[in-house]
Amino acid sequence: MRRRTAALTAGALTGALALTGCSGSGAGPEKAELSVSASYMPQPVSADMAAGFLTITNKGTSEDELTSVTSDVAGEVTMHSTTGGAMAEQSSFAIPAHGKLVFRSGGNHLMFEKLKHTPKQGQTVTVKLDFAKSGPLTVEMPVKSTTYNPSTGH
Ligand SMILES: [Cu+2]
Repeated sequence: MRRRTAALTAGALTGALALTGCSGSGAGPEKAELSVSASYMPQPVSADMAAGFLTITNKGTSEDELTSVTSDVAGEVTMHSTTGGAMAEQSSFAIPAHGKLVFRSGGNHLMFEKLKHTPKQGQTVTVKLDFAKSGPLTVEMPVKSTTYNPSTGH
């Protein structure tokens, strides 16, 4: 009797999810669908450290996590959050389903450390993003002016 009730409840839940889901047929497994936009690196003022910003959009039905970042120009790339003006290194950042992970000036940011050379405005740097579930993404990140503001475009 108890078992039958549980089965009915599970069936009802599946029905509710199918009604509210927006993944089309709903036949496939839930997964993240990641894309990167608005990436840039302000030309660094320091010879051995640079910042980087980007937005990761998840159009999928499952959350994912950014777990590491590497680049051809840096010995190490670390991920930082900024809360109340204090920055803290993080080992991962969640990317919610149907959501975004935003790295922007004054907020979450990437730090390129142990630079092999100093990126200059007009160049691009190659950045590889690794995720908990999805395959890696490679981004050609443009180097902008030191004072670049993405909302004005210069
Ligand atoms: Cu930082």
